Amino acid sequence: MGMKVLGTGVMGIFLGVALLGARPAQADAACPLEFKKLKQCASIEWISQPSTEREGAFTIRFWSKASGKPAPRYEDPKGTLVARLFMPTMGHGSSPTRIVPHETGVFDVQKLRFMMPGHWDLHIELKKASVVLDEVVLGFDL
Ligand SMILES: [Cu+2]
Repeated sequence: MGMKVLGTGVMGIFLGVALLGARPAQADAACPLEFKKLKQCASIEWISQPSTEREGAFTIRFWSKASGKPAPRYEDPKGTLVARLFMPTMGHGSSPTRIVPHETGVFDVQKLRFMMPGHWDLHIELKKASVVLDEVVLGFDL
C-alpha cells in the first residue's frame, strides 16, 4: 500500500513537470516574455492600457534568461528594440511607436495607437538593421 502511494506521488511530480513545460511563456513569472533565440526575458508594465480611446504606453525591462530573475540587474536587449502594432484580420498596421530608453535594459514604449476595435497583435521585435533577430507577439482584443 505504501509503495502504491509513493508511486502516485512520483507520477504526480512527473505530471507537474510536464504541465510546466507546456505552459505558454507568458505564464512563467521568471520569464514573462521570452525571446527564445536570444535567450532573454522581458516584462511589461502598462502605463496607459491598450484602448481605442487614447495612446497606449508601457515600460519594458529586459534580462538574461540564464540569470533566471530580473533583479537586481537588467541588461540591454541583444538587438534594436522595435514595437509595432498589426491587425492581422485586416492586414494593416498602425502609426510608428516611440521608444524611449531609460537605463540599461529599461525602455518606455509610447504612442501605441489601437486605432480601431478588433484584434491587434503587438510585435515586440529585436532587430539588427532590417532583420528581426527575435520577437514576441502579444494579442489584444479591443
Ligand atoms: Cu483594422
